This record gives sequence, C-alpha cells and structure tokens, in this order.
Amino acid sequence: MFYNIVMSRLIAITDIHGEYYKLCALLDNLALTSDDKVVFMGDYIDRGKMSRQTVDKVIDTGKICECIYLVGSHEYAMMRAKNDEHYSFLFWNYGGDATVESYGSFDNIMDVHGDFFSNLKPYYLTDKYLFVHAGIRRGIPLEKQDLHDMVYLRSEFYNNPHDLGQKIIFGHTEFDKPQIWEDKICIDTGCGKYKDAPLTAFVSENGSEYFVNSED
Ligand SMILES: [Mn+2]
Repeated sequence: MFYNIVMSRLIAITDIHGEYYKLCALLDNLALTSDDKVVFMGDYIDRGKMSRQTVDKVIDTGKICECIYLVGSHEYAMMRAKNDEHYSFLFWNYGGDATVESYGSFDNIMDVHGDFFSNLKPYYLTDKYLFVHAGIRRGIPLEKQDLHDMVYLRSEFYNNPHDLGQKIIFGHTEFDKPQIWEDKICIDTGCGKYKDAPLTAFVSENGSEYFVNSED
C-alpha cells in the first residue's frame, strides 16, 4: 500500500519592514504550496521604502496557503500615533516617514489597509509553538498577557527561561543570525535596519527545524 505523504511546513516570517524585494526573494526560496502554513509575526512596515507593497504581498500570500497575521510594535505604534504623542514620536522617529511616503499620506495607511491592520492577532499558539512578535511576561497566563508586552519586550524575556510548555518563536530584537535557546528562537536578522541584512524564515517540517533566508 502506498501513502502519499504530504510534507506540510509551519513557517514563521517577521520584521520585514518594507523590504518588499527581500520578502519576494524569501517567498521564492520557500516555494510555498497549499499544504504550508505561514505565520507573519508583525513589523510589516517602516524603514524600508515599500511598506504598501509589502502588505499587499503578505495579503496575497494568503491565496497560496493559510496565513496568520500577527501585530508588531510598528503597527501597534502606527495605529496609536494619531491620538497619542508617545506613539506619534515612536512612529515618526523609527521609520514611519518611509511608510507615509509609500502610502502617499498618513491617513492613507488605514484607508488602504485598515482591515488588515485592524485584524492583526496578538499571538498564534500550536501544540509545539507560540508565535509572538516580541515575547511574553513570565508567570502570566497567555490570555492575560498585555499586548504592549507582547510587541515590545526585549532582554527580560529572551535572557530568561519562560514558563510556557511551547517553544516561543519571536522577532523584534535583531541579531546577526537566528538566535536559538532551548525554549525560544529569534528570527529577526535585521531586515530593514541594515542594508545587507537578510530576511529569515523559521521552518518546522516533519519534526525538524531549520531556517531559510532571502539570500539562500
Ligand atoms: Mn522590528
């Protein structure tokens, strides 16, 4: 008897930051099929010149396979920038000018992609993994975590063991290569921040874990 074994992959991509061409290169290298699932973990916008095209591309990727879209710190700040001085400062001083240029105006960002930005999820949980933009706070149940923590936490999260049963896949803090701990993996390799930095995907396939990047 023969079985047609479907090799479905669970893939995570984060911190694209308007680098549309690096996203296209990475997606080409991944050669997605309808059996795959992709978790986009936020920071689609800011810094790179092509935020609008980047968001269109991640939406279109949802026509190839199931995609889950999480919120990043840059979307969190962008959506609060209009009515809050603190987030307005963060937006305009951390690459938001490139996003405004890409969309033509600040108001156009939500006019064009408001549905997308308004429906971003805080995290995605499977049997083996938690996908989240930046991290979680130890000792607090997942459903009670503060969204601000989930998109902004840095070393106090990744320098300490967490108490969740799943391995946590995250971005937000950039390193020169994927960072692997026993209980977590960071895949932000500086795309959008450094000219030659690649965009890196985490892939879980048939029990093994590996990385694919925009330069492979
Ligand atoms: Mn980022």
